[in-house]
Amino acid sequence: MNLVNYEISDRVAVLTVDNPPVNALSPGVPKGIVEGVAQANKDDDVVAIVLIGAGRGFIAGADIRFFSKPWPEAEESLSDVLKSFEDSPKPVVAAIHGHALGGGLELALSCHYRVIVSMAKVGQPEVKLGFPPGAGGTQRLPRLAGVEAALDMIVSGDPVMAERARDLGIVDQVIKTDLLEGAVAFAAEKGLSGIAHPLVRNLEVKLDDPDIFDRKRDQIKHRARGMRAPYACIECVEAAVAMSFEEGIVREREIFKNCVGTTESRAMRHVFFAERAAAKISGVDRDTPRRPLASAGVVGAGTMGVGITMNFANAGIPVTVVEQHTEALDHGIATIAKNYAATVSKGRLSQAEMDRRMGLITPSTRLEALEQADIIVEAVYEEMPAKKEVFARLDSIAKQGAILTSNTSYLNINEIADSIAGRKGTVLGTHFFSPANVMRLLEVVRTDTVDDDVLMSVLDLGRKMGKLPIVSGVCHGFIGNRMLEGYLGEATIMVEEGATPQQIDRVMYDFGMAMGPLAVADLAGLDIGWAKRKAAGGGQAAEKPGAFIANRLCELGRYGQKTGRGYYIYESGNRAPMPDPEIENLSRQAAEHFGVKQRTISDQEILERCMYPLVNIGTVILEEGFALRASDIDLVYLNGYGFPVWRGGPLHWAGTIGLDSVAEAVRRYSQQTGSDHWKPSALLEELAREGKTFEDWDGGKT
Ligand code: 3H9
Repeated sequence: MNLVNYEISDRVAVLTVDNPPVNALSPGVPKGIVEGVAQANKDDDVVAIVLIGAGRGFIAGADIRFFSKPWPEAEESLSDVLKSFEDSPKPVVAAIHGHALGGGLELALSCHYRVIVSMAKVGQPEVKLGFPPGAGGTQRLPRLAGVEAALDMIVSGDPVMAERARDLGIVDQVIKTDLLEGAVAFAAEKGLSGIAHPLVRNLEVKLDDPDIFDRKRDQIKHRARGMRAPYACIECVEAAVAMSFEEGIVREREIFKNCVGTTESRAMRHVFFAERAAAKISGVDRDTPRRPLASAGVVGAGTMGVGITMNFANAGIPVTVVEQHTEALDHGIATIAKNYAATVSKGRLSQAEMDRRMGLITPSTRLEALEQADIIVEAVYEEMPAKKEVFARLDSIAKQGAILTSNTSYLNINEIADSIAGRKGTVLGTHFFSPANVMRLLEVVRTDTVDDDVLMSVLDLGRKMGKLPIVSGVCHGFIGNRMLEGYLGEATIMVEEGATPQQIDRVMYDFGMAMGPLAVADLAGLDIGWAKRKAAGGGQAAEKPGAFIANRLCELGRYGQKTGRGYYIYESGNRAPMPDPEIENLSRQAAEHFGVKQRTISDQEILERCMYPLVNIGTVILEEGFALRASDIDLVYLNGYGFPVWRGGPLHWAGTIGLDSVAEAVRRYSQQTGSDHWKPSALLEELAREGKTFEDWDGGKT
C-alpha cells in the first residue's frame, strides 16, 4: 500500500498521506512526500503542490513508537521533508482537517501556505511526551504567531482551533467548502500568480516583552514541578528570539535530543500508550453494540452523589437525583449550583451553559422517579446493608435492562449483584473519586456476571463524562484503595518508629506526589479508618501497628482537616498543615506500646517504605487478575492519587529503579516487619529474576 498517493487535479499535484489511523510520520511517509514533491517539480504542467491527509485528519506528528527504537537508516527523515518544501520552486500548500499536531504542524509550517477547515485543530503537543518540538516548531511558530501565543501553545501542548489559528497568523485561510477543492483552487492561484512564495524562516521574531520567559517559568513552577520538558520548551523559544533561524534550529535539535532520552520522556510516552491500551478489554469485542444511555438516575445527594449528578449533566444526559429528605436534596442541588457558578465566575463556563446543565437535573425524593432511567448510580453511604436495600428497591422499580451501578470504594459488588439475581448481568461498580465532578479517574468494577455490552456502555459513558475509565476486578478496595492501604499503613508505622509526619510528607512531596500521605489522611478524615477498625472488631486488631496514633487522635476528636486537627494543626480557613508537637508524645507512647526502639529514619528508607508496598500490592493485583495490565495500575495512581505523571506510575517507576532491587527490598522489609503488604508478590519475584519490567509483561508496546 502507498503511504503517500500522487494525483493531479487542475494542474495541482495532490500528495495524500494515507497512513491510518492518524497519518503519523512512520517510515515510508517522509520518503513518499519527498518523492512526490520531486515528481511535481519535474512536471512542467504542474503549477503547485497540495499536501493533505486521508481519513480523520491531516498528520498527527512523528510516529511515537520510533522514539524507543531506531529509525531505519536508509529512510528519509522529517528534515528531508521540510527541506524539500522550502527548496520547492512551486508553492506547497498544507490542507488541514482533523488535526495537524507535532511534526504534522511543523511540516505545515515549512510549507509556503496553509489552509484549514473550521473544525480542525493545530498544536505542538510534544511537551506531553516529555520533549519540545524537534523539527523547527519552536523556531517557526513564534515567527508566525508571535512569541506569547507560540510560548503558550508549545509549553502547554494544547492545540488551538482553526479560527484562532487564522487570527494568530498560523494559517492563511479557513475553507468553508470542500477542503480539497478549496486547497487546489488556492494553490493553483498562487502557482499561477508569479509572486515569490513566502517562507516562515525568513520572518522576523518580534519580542515586545523581554520578561515573558521568566514570567512563564514562574507561571508553570507548580504544575511543572519536577519536570524538564516545559522548561526545555521555553529555552527553545528563547533561542528563536536570541539567535538566527539556523542557529535556533541547531539549538532546538540539541535540546530535543537531550529530552527524548530522559526517564521523564520515557514515562510520558508510556502514559500515552497506556491511556490508549486502557480502552481495550481483552476478550470483549471493541465493536460490541452499546446500550443507549439517554437518561440517568443518581441515588443520594451527598458529596459523591452531587459530583456524579454533575458528570451526567456535563455529558448532556438528563439526570434525576433522588434523596429521601427534602432538606438534604435542596442542599445537594444548591451545592451543584454553587459549583457551576464558581466555574462561571472563573470564565470557564458560560451562564447559558450553566443554565442548560442545571436544566438537565431533576431533583426528587422518590425512588420511583427513576423507573424510566437507562442507568442508575447508587451513591449512598458505604455500608453493605444500606446498599443492598437500595438495590432491592431498584430491582422492583427500574425498567428491565436498566444498568445499575454502585459507587462503592471497597465493598464486594458481586455480593450486591447476587442479591438481585434476576439483574446480575446489568450490575457493576462505578468508583468515582472525590470531588467526583473534577477527578479524572473512574474505576469501573467488573462483576463476575456483568454482560459485555453493559461493561462497554459504561466505559463509553465514563469517557463521555471526560473521565479515564479503568477496569478493575472485584477485590477489597479494587485497584487504587487496595494499594493505598499499604502506602498509608507504612507511613503511619514510620511515625510510630520515630519519623515525623513532616519528614514523611516532605520526602513524598519531593518525590513528586501532590500531597504527602499523612496530609492525605488528614484530608480524607481519620474517623473513616477508625470506624472501619471498630466495625472489624476493635480491641487488639484496632491497636495493630499503624493504627495506634490514629486511634488516639480520633479518641481526642481529632479527625483531620474537618476538625482543624489530625496529624497536623489547621488554622481556621487555612488548609496549610502546621506541625503538632503532641504527635511526638503519641509517637513515643506507640513505640512503648509495641516495644519498638525509636530511631532516625533516613529519607531513602521513607521513600522505599511508602512506594514499594504500592509496587508489591500492585503486582499482587496483577497476578491475581484484578487489573488487566500493569499500565492500568499506573493510570489509576496517576489520575486518582496524585502520582507524578513524569514518573509514569508506580509500576513503570519501579522498572526504572530495577525490579531486582525493588524485590530485594520487599523481601528485606517483609522479614523486618511481617506486615501483609510486604508479603512478596510471586510475579514481582519472577520478573526480577528474569530481568524483565512490567512493560514486558504488558507485551512490550512502549
Ligand atoms: C512529534 O511529532 C515530534 C516532532 O516534533 C519532531 C520529531 C523529529 N504515533 O488517540 P487515538 C495511535 S511527537 C504513533 O485513540 P483519537 C494510538 O496509539 C508526536 N501512534 O485516536 C492509537 O493506536 P491503537 C506529536 C499514534 O482519534 C491510534 O493511533 N503528536 C500517534 O482519539 C488512535 O489514537 C502527538 O503527540 C503517533 N503520533 O485521537 C499526537 N498518534 O489504536 C498524538 C496516535 O493501537 N496523538 N497514535 O491504540 C493524538 O493526540 C491523538 O491520537 C489524535 C487522535 C488527536 C491524533
